[in-house]
Amino acid sequence: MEYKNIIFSVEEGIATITFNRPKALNAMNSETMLELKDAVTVCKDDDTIRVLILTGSGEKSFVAGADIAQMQDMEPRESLAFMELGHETLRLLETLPKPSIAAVNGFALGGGAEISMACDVRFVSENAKFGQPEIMIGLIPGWGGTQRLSRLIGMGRAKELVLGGGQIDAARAYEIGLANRVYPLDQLLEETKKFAQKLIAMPPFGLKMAKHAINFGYDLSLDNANRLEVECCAQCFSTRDQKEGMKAFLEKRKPNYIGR
Ligand code: DAK
Repeated sequence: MEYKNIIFSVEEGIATITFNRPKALNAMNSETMLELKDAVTVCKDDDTIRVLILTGSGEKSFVAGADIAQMQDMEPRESLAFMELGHETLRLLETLPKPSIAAVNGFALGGGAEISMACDVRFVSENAKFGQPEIMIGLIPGWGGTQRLSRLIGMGRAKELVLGGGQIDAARAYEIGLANRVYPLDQLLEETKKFAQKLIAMPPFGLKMAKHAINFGYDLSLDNANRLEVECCAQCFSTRDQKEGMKAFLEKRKPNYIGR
């Protein structure tokens, strides 16, 4: 697929999707969401891609939400299709069998916050701003904001943001666990890539199983979730990387993982 609203690049196992609609602060219209879905699918299917980074172009915005100009005159059926496309895409991102990192370089509002929450971790710049301002324009979050936000930061804090429509800065996002790390803007991508490189050095199947256990265990009873963990952990013993990891530990050397 040819991309017009995102820039997709792959370098040394790290794929980067950069939202690139500067005239609308990288707001997501349906075309951009389709491009995101396509690029995430490429990341899923390409074994040479080991980690995905999502960020925004420019110095001001990650994604300033769904595109209000496009949504303004939508009929209910169109809005349903737009919402479903967003949900499908973000679920694909969330369950990607490899790690994803949102490098939030400014506004992450509405749909932008929702995209970042479908990533495994959020590294953010000092100028980042999070919020679910949909209520201010007569809506509620439509791409998982009412659900993923409360799971990440707790129901009371999520309600404050969703009902009040306000924005929080990077320091507050860090304080409540929405941001994993905060960096000066000019160091954000470099620090994000350092973490991505650290992940590339890990055994890929282990990463996949760890994500799987956390994602799919979250809504289960503790007993069932722990059982899922057992199954996922046991599967790691089918890999050569598990043998190599333990052998390397006992031989006091760095492991050389081969991804099998
Ligand atoms: N959509 C379209 N254009 C946007 C935009 C957005 N979300 N955000 C910014 N822009 C455009 C502005 O209109 C402006 O365009 P021009 O006037 O230059 O043509 C340009 O980007 C620069 O924005 P500003 O001039 O406003 O820049 P400022 O620095 O003064 O302010 C801001 C930055 C981010 C605080 C402000 O632009 C702002 O408040 N933007 C809107 C943020 C927002 O409300 N985001 C949430 C959108 S709602 C659903 C599906 C999805 C969703 C819900 C339902 N269904 C289908 C049912 C999700 C909804 C949302 O995400």
